[in-house]
Amino acid sequence: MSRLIYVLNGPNLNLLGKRQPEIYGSETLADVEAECRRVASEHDLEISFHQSNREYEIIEWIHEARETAVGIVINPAAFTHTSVAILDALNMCEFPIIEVHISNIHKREAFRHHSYVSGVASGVIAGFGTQGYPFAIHRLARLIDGAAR
Ligand code: CA2
Repeated sequence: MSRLIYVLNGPNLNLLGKRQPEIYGSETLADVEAECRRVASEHDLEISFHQSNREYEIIEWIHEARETAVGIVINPAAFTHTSVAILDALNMCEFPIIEVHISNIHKREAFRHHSYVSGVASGVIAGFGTQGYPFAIHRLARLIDGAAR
């Protein structure tokens, strides 16, 4: 059985660690990827890690994951608040999905308070900085291994 998980990142997250460190911290997306790989290996999980500024590319990866993977961690970034298309793609997945936000979206502007993705996610992590990603992978591993309540 597959032990592959996808970690997907939406628009502008390629700038992580390079702009607005007061909101998003100083770690780069490469640092996040390295930490995700380290934690995933503790659970014997493989990672397919991606970032895109294009909605369709994220949808394509979700379709790919649907065929090959056992879970998704996704930070849809601004698409969180706008994308019915990403919600529809995630709705077609039969495995656990964890939504991650680096910042606490509920403490920010009102337009960030609603997420299209949360309704399909097994769990949502927000406001823990980039630490949210390893937390999400630990949780996903429990859900995949059927140990979670
Ligand atoms: O807090 C999060 O992780 C967000 O998903 C980040 C999105 C934002 O639109 C969501 O409301 C919350 C923005 C990602 C932009 O990333 C940047 C990183 C560094 C510098 C500038 C932007």
